[in-house]
Amino acid sequence: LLLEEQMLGALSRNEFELHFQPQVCLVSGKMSGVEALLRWTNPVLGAVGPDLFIPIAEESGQIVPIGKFVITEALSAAQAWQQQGLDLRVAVNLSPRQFRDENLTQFILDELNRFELAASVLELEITEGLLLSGHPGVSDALTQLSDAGVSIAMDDFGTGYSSLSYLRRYPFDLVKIDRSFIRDLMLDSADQELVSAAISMAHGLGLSVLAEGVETEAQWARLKAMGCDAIQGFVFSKPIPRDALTRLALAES
Ligand code: G
Ligand code: G
Ligand code: MN
Ligand code: NA
Repeated sequence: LLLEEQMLGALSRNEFELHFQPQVCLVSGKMSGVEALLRWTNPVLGAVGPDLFIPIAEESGQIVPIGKFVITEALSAAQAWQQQGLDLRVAVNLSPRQFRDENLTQFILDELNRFELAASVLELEITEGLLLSGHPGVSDALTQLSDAGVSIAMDDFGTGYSSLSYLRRYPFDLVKIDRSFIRDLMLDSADQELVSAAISMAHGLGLSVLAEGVETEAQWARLKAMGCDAIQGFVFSKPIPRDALTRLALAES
C-alpha cells in the first residue's frame, strides 16, 4: 500500500530514471545497442527494484504513464547519442497493460517523429505473456509498429509455453534467450542443445538472436561459436546511468 501510495506522485517528483545495459554484436565485438531498464529511488522507500514495483504499477495502471516516460527518456537518450555520432539502438520493455492504451502506437510514432529518429533505432521487448493475454489490438499494434520500422523482440525466450507458435504469428525481429539457459551453459549439455536449437530455429525464421545474462568470457566465446548474433550481460557491463553509458560508448568508438 505504501509502495502504491508513493508511486502515485513519483513521476511528478522525478524519482524515475533509466539505466542502460549494453548489447554487444558478436561479429564486430562492439556495442550495437542498449536495453533501457527503469530505476526508482523514493525518499521514503529508498531504491525499489523493478521486479518489485513493475507488477504493482501494472496492477494499478500506473505503468501507462510510467511506460510513456520510459519511451520518451529512451528516445531522448537515443537522439543525444546520435548527435554525438553514436549509432545505438535502444530497447524498451513493454508491459501487456500498456497495450490496453489505444494511443500506445501513435504515442510511440509521434515521439520518434518529435526526436527526429528513424523508427529502426527503437526496439520493443515483449514477453509471451502479452500474446497469451489475448488482448484484442495487440496484433494490430505490433503489426503497425513493425511496418513503421520499429523492431520487435521476444524477451525471456524459452521460459514460457508457446513461444514457438508466437514467433510465426507475430512480426518478431529478434529473440532474447533467457538468462536461465546461459547461466550453466559451460556445464550443462542440455542447455547447450537448447541454446543451439533456439539459434538455428530463429535463424531459420529469419530472426536474430541475443543471449541474456552472459557473465563470463567462456560463455561469450561459446555463444559466438554457436552463431549467436549478440549478447548482453555483466561480462560486458551491468546496467549503468545514461552519462556512464555515453562515456563507455564514446571510449570504444
Ligand atoms: O533491471 P532489472 O534486471 O532489475 O529488471 C528486472 C525486471 O524488470 C526485468 O524483467 C525487466 O524486464 C523489468 N523492467 C525493467 N525496466 C522496465 C520497464 O521500463 N518497463 C517494464 N515493463 N519492465 C521493466
Ligand atoms: O527480464 P529482462 O531481460 O528485461 O531483465 C533484464 C534483467 O537482467 C535486469 O534486471 C538486469 O539487471 C539483469 N541482468 C543483466 N545482465 C545480467 C547478467 O549478466 N547476469 C544476471 N544474473 N542478471 C543480469
Ligand atoms: Mn528485457
Ligand atoms: Na529476460
